[in-house]
Amino acid sequence: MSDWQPTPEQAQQYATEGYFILRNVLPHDAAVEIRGVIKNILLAPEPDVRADVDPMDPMGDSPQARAARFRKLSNFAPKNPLIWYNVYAGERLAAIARYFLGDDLLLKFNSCFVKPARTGSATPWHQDNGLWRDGETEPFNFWMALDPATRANGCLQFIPGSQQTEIVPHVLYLDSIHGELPRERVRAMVGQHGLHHIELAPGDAVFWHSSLWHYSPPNTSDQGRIGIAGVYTTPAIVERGKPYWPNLLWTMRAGQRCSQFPPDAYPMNRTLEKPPAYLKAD
Ligand SMILES: O=C(O)CCC(=O)C(=O)O
Repeated sequence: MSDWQPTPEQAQQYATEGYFILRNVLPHDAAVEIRGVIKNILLAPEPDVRADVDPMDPMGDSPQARAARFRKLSNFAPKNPLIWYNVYAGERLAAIARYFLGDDLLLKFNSCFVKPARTGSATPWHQDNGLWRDGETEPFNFWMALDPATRANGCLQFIPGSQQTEIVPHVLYLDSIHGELPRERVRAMVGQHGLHHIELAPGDAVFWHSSLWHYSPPNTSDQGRIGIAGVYTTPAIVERGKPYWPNLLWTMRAGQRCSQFPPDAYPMNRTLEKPPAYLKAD
């Protein structure tokens, strides 16, 4: 049994609109410290990348230019003990995931979304499980702000209630950075249901159903927007699904939090299938 429960309003919002927000999941200072760790990583030199490989690249190859280009750091959690201990296997998130999924929990995805000031690009409209293409609807997602996430710097946008649709096949346009929901359908859905802008302070988190349609616009402001995201699942869901996932990590076993570092990998007992192209594209 989890020692966390949603308020009736949160439970209602999750059921009808497909998401809810929790303020201060991490104390503000802890969120700012974690943001500092990520900024250090972004600014660190990459010894195995040759400087100025592309002479046409207008942004150059200084540490600041590399940091300005970054969109996402994937599979970041198992490389960073502070983030592992405080966020992915942190008490608060483990309790929330346990309420939804039970006593055995795995982390299916983890990423750090970096949307630098002025250069940060959009994340196209998608359903998370539209990109996974494993048909799973039970795993659920969170995104935690480390900078203030505002309309000005490209906070997440949700279409409330869109989690009630089927998993729509995602498509690639010429300018897509990864698979996305068909643009016509997005326009129609926004027209029908409207948009919610998910503004968060550092340490606040939003939790959503993996079929919810969401997006974030480019950052045209002077304020960067870093956030960390994750998806929780369970061994039972994984075992009956398609064996794509090479990086599943235990976050709770039989009700005991798995906060040791490095995290324990969940051994896939079946041969991994080739992941869908969309997973590789991102
Ligand atoms: O941080 C963003 O802008 C996008 C995040 C997102 O789409 C996700 O976590 O699924």
